[in-house]
Amino acid sequence: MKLYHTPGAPNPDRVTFFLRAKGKLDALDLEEVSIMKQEHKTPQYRDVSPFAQVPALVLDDGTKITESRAICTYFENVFPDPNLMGADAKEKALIEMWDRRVEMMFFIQFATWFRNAHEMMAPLEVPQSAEAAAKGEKNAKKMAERINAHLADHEFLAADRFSIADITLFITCGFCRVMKWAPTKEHEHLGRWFEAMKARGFAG
Ligand SMILES: N[C@@H](CCC(=O)N[C@@H](CS)C(=O)NCC(=O)O)C(=O)O
Repeated sequence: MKLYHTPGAPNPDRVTFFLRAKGKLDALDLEEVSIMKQEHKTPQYRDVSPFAQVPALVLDDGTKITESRAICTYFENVFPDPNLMGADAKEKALIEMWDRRVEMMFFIQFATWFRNAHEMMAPLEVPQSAEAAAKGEKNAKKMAERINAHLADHEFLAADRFSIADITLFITCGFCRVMKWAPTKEHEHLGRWFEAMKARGFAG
């Protein structure tokens, strides 16, 4: 199995942090792809990932899997311990609920802000839109407040135990640095949760 990834980029980090939390990062052949050098846009890489995005997983039989969540689902089934996506119907639903909320209402909103506002993204987001940036910023900040309120009386984001939802939130909070925004400093409960997640060591 070969995993194409970009250390420091949030979607690839979601997968490598997930694998490290399972103790299985060393089980894979890893290949780095530089987004800033636009290596993900070469014909060779498009053959692996037709939408020219990282991460991408190629199985030993040649099957190509993209989408960070789908790659994590594959690894959850191949490496079931520790369970990170739910052990029964209720846990699976609660973990997926929070994971999707974080991805759609926080991560993607923040990414919309970043991609449309940061000069580093100008070559990749053509054309940038100030209106889209403002909307993404507003939505991301609203969701950070909501998550902070939830964490006031929860140790973990979903199902009262560590899960992929925590990993997705962790990479999102780290990603916020690129806009010089620190929701984990701004929000007390999010900050306490973030320090506890760092101490688990899955981010390397
Ligand atoms: N929904 C995809 C998104 C993948 C994605 O957008 N990856 C970013 C890196 S974090 C990328 O490849 N960006 C390249 C570009 O925008 O040209 C996933 O979850 O894997």
